[in-house]
Amino acid sequence: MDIKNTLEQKLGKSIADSSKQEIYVALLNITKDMSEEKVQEDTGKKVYYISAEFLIGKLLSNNLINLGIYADVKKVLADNGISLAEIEEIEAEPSLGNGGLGRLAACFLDSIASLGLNGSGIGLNYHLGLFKQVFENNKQKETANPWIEENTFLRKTDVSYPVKFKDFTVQSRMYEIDVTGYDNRTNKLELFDLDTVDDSIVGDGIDFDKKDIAKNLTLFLYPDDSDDDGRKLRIYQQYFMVSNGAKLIIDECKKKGSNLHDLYNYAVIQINDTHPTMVIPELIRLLMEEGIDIDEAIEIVSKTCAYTNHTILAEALEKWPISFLKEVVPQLVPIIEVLDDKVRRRFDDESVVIIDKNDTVHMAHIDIHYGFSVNGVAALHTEILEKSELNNFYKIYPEKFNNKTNGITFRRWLLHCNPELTDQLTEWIGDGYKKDAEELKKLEKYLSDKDALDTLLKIKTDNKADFVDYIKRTQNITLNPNSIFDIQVKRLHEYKRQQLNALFVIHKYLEIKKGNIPETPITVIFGAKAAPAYIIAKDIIHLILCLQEIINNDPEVNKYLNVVMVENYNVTMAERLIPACDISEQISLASKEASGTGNMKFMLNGAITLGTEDGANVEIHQFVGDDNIYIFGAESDEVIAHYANSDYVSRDYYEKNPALKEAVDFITGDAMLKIGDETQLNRLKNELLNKDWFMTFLDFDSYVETKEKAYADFNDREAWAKKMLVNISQAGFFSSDRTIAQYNEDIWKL
Ligand code: CRA
Repeated sequence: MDIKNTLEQKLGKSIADSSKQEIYVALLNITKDMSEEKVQEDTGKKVYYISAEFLIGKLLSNNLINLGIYADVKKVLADNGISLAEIEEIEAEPSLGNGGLGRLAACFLDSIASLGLNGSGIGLNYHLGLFKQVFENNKQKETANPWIEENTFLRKTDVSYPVKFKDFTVQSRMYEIDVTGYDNRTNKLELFDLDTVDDSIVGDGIDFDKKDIAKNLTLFLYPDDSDDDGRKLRIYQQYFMVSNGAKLIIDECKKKGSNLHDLYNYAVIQINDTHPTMVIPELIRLLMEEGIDIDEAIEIVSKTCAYTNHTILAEALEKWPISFLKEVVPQLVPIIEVLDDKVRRRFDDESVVIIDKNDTVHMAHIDIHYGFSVNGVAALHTEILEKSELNNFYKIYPEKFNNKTNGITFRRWLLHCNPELTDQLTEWIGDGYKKDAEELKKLEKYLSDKDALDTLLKIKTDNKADFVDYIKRTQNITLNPNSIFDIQVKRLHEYKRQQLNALFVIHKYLEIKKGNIPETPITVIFGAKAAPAYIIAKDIIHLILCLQEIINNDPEVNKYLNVVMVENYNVTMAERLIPACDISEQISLASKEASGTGNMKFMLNGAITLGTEDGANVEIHQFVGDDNIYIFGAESDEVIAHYANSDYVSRDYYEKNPALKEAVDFITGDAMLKIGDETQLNRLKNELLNKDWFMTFLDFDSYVETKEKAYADFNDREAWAKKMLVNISQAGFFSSDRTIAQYNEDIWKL
């Protein structure tokens, strides 16, 4: 294909005469045409990955890579003095997800298509992505984040269904986005929407009338659910998603010749956490409408649906009062009652019922009883599900439980975000690793090659310089490119323990004040959004931003230590930060991070993990060995025992540990109170002293010690480069191609 010709044909003029916006639109349309050509006929069994979130990120470059024209396009543009990076910046990021769960769904779609499997994503077309974060007075402020423009990858289809709620019926509209695999077929992401949604009801921030469903249904990703109206809106959204999805699935299967009694030979539905759980009763209801009796309908659906659990945090395990369901979707209630009744007849155990004695519906319990597979997302997570969290279910259905350790697509998280490293790896080991990630192991032969190790360090230095330029240009933040980049980016949550990292920063600041100067300067970088109603998470952001102001303006310290929280952390920012990272912070309280996927992205890009034995860190540790990862802190058994015995008292650690006490007291010391919000800082300190539910103080000493060891080791550049290369060479297992191949082999059987 002659890219220059094709592009100029689309433009209707020469590249030189075109604006960047015009070039962007032309490239978008070229990739749309090319993707469309790779759509294959829907035959045989198909997987439907149904999810409330698909954090797809920008699509242009991803599609250019997968269609195999990225390098050519880049060159043609460069010949005309245009950088592809500038064109990429024109695209708005679809932030249709919160964090790991949504990004995982996006990686999975890429891998499903790249492995040539027949599959669609099913979700919602939120008009506004996750809020845009701005900082004001060292606090997070949320503003609306529209992404749908005149020119997007979104295509309106003529698929439309009536969806009935208790008091009214709405008519849906399906939109779709092409998901074109790496050198393979094109699948679809189907996003349902409502024509009556009115974007103008959102004011300056993110507030809106939660009761006007026709106008707000798909307006927002996860509306604030801190009140009942917000919770009900969530049920409206979830039912809208699954009812449309179920109808689409039935239609597609009928078209392929299914008589619905054999639905499971044509479709398998992967339920991504509990948000889509209502697809089970809804499908049963629809099959009954088609004349199938309830017992058979339940059996058919149970053979069609599989469930993935992504968390053991109680707050995230969805439970709805039955009164809410009666108010929103009364048609599902009798079916859910039958599902509960069948469980109660079989098992005399209140912990496995569907509707508990408080009339609360446990969504995960529906999935486990009425799905054929239950999987966790990392080895440790699945083990905890089996042995403790879901043990009562595991005893009933051991055959349903299985592990599928998460993965990431190397197309976005290596080929696209780190082209310099990609080219170098290709020079060393050929490009087989792009399709078979296990081939990265071939890098082992360079472990003692001094030139190769130097090259690796140079690539890291270049990527850091690129990030320094980028963040200066976009956020006017000045970074020292010669410092250690120590990075923690992920959603803000107490279990992820950004507060532990912040306490370290305070400690380090005080050490430098006392004259203990680090050998290499350090830059601690944070990026995180806090859920708008999550008070302590916002207090932690406030703490970090105040520290940033104090430390970066202190002339005694700022030569050696800087703290930066980047604004509006999202997929695009991650793609810039990850290749520039030296130390990857994965410091959740052991047992709490189901898997993590950022940990895999950093590893693949040659950062060394500083982490607890949690989630997929455990598996990363096994692959790279003790010398190439920094592990600290209590292990999950100890943590689980503390919870069971209720014997963790944070104040005891504070009283006994002068360094910790000094750091904690700093939170409400004079320097902080001078610039910070007294209420927020006091609340945070009290939370840590009197509760510290995620045991920050428990791991403080071990964190400080291990982090100092990593900083010291960083100075032996060659030894460090070797650690980097070990990490890259061992990253193959964490390709989402491997994860998806396992889903298919064990669960979907396409
Ligand atoms: N927050 C887990 O906490 C995991 C992802 C994807 C999460 C992460 O450890 O990597 O899922 N869980 O499996 C979740 O969203 C509702 O639960 C996450 O993204």
